[in-house]
Parts: sequence; structure tokens; C-alpha cells
Amino acid sequence: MDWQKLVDLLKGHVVYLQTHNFPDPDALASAYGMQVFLQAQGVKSTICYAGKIDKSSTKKMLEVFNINAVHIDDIPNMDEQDYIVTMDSQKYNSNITDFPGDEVAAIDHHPTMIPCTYKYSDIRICGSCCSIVTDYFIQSHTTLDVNTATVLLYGLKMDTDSFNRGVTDFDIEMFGYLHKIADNQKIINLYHNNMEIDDLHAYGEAIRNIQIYENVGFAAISFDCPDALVAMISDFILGLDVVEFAVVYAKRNGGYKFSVRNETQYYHAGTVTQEALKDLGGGGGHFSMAGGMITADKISFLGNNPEFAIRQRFLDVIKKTKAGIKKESEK
Ligand SMILES: [Mn+2]
Repeated sequence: MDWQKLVDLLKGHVVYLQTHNFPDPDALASAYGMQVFLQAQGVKSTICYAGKIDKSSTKKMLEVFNINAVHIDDIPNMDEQDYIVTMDSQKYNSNITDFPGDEVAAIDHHPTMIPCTYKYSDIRICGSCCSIVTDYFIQSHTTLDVNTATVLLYGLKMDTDSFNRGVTDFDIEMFGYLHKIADNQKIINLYHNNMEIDDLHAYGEAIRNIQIYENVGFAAISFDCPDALVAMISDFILGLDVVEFAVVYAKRNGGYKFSVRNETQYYHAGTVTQEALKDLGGGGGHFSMAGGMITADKISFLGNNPEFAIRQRFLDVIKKTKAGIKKESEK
């Protein structure tokens, strides 16, 4: 990372910080942190997104921390000369809409799915995009105020499921820095009031429908629910003692939206999901967490029992992975 290079690139331009669609706390918090950082270097920017902020706890976070994120519909005058920095996401990802501006930079903590050349990129595999943004304050010796530190710490905590998921030494180092400045009581309050009544219906349905095959748990939700909720239920299923690999999916636009979690040492959630959903819509992600979708036009490929077909596809890939590991160890 070269913070000065990013500042020099953006200076004098109209700058948008674009999160992925349906932004989660990490996306919004890291975009906010970047906005404050850039402001301190004399660069004004606007946080923007497509889709919607679908969890009321995320909306509450914006309120509590006074974050202004603007929906693309409310930015009718964005043009091709404007600069975009993608936050917590990368150009060409399926979860980010292509806006009129020029994607000159990307700040992200996810693996690259489709490579893209930027004028500046800072893609580091770690637990949260907020960790990367925190590093900009440290490296540039920019003062971090209480509100910004609290936002960044909240994003880091949420995206790593309280430091249990995908967390790296770097995240812990950034946590150590933020922790000294942040308002920790504010974080605890927000964190403990995350559950909404609608969430309970989805949990209820997942509990009724869970199916377990050895250490793999599947749960289907028959109604559309926000991405963040599908992910929460996937974490919840993984909490069962016998489940080490969780696949949760919900109806979405005539297809399905997936959230996958892995706590084994031998499967890769991203690779398994990518393979299992190949030709159906697609998927991918990290070692421990992944997402994916089956689009409406591909549903017919699943035959007359889609849920059976979905389980079969995942279990087949997992079986193949297992066989591969065996061969590897026989060498
Ligand atoms: Mn993130």
C-alpha cells in the first residue's frame, strides 16, 4: 500500500467510494473510514451503493455514526470522468453494479475473481476491509477520531464474526490500534441489538428444514431474505457441534441465494461453492466463507427436486475433494 499514491491519484477529481450492492457493515464502515482519511488529505468523496441497505441494524449503524451513504438513484449526475474507488469489492464482481464513473482504484480484502487493471489497488486477504483502511491512518500518521475508530472497529468485529472468522495477524494488529481509541461501549450496544423479528422467522424455518450428511449441514429458506440474514443463518448452522460445513440458501428472484461456511482444515468454501454452482449462476469466496447464486433461468437444470439436486451437487464436490486429500496423503 502506498497511501500517498492513492491521494495523488484522486486529488482534483470528483471521487466516489462505491461499496458492493446491498452493503454490509464492513463495506459501509470501511468506505466511511476511507472518506475521513481522504478528507484529512484534502480529498472530498461521496459514499455510494446500488441495491439497498436491507438490515435495520445496518441502517441504525449509519444513524449512530452519522454516515452518509447515497443510493446511485440519487446521483443522477455521475459521469465517465468521475473517479470511483471500489470498497470491500472489486470491479466485475457479480455483486457490484457498473456505475458511469471510472473505477480507478480498489480497496478490498476478498480474493480476486475476475482480474482488472486499476491505477491503484490495495487488495489484501484478511478478515475485514476496515483493517486495511485502518492501516492508511497508521501509515500516514493521520489522526483517528473516536467516531471513526469506533466505526472501523465495529466493521472489523462484524465481518470477522467477533474475530472468529477469516481473522489474520494483521486484523489483530489493527484491532489493537483501534481498541485504544474506540468507544467500546457503543460497539457492545450495537452488537447486542442486531437481531430483528423477521430474522426469527428465517431462523425458525432453517431449524425445521436442516438436513445433515456426516459433517455437512444444509438448510433451505423458502422465502426471500436479505443476504446478511442468509449469512447469519449459515453461521448459526455451523454452530451445531456435528456441522463443520454449512450450506444455506434462500429463494431469490425465482432462483436461490447461497451462503456457505467451512470450519474444516481440508475443504475450501469458495472452491467448493464455485464448483457446485458451476453453470447455474456461480459462486466463490474465501476458505471459510463463500456466497453464490442459482439464477432463475437455470432452475430447470435441477430437475423436479431442486433441493435434492443442490445437496447432491455440494456433496459430490466435497466427496471429490475428500478423495483428492486421500490420494495426496498416500503419496
Ligand atoms: Mn468485508
